[in-house]
Amino acid sequence: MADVLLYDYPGSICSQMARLALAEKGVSYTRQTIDIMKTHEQFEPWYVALNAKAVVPTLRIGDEIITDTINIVHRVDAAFDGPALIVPDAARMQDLMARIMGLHYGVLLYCDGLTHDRTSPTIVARGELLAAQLKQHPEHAKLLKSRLEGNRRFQAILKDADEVEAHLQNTRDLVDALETALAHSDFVAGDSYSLADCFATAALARFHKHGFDIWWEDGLKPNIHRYYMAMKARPSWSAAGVVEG
Ligand SMILES: N[C@@H](CCC(=O)N[C@@H](CS)C(=O)NCC(=O)O)C(=O)O
Repeated sequence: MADVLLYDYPGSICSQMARLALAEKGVSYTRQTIDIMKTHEQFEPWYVALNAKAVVPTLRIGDEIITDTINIVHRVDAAFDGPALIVPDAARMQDLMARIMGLHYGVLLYCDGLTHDRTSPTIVARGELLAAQLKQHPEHAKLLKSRLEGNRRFQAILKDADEVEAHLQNTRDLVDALETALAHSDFVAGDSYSLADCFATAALARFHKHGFDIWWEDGLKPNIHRYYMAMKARPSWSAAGVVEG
């Protein structure tokens, strides 16, 4: 079997989803950390050559390079032995994965640390950093300009309390949908563990990390509470290094 290498970052939610899929399939692989926070290794030319969007994770299977978390987990499921991680209702699974992936995790992370004029110092600093990267890597001007534009859009969202609330509501709606899905099943997209559970587990751990477990604890959403405990008890939780705190 070809060597398997995951370029990732420990706390990245997408990396955790990929690691959960690898763990559930029982794949033996090596990890290479790409420091997306301090040294911003994602913008190094060698990494951009692998992942044109300069994000983690990236999976290498032999000479094959796979990017985009949804592609990665599907490829993991198809390429390796182990339990199938696709449920019969693949459309439902796929919808749920897209919905989980589509949430604005940055809003959840930064909406609480705003200054009196609704500015996030971290996001301002990130804009400065991206501008510095643009000077340092003119060869990636298109990528970095689009990241700068994304950063400006993000700052505008944070400034607008209604928009922040709309993103929080999207997230609460997803939590409601999971609670309903889990009323008659132990898994979010069917009767067995699937790729959607990799996504839901990493997302719930992220909500928990930001204190949003108040949405389901204290008997508010008993199905999610039971599910989250069950996901934490699976060997894949620790094997994948899911970050909850
Ligand atoms: N659509 C991409 C999104 C990946 C993504 O946004 N990764 C984040 C970490 S979860 C990242 O690498 N951020 C680094 C940056 O924004 O510079 C995927 O599914 O792989």
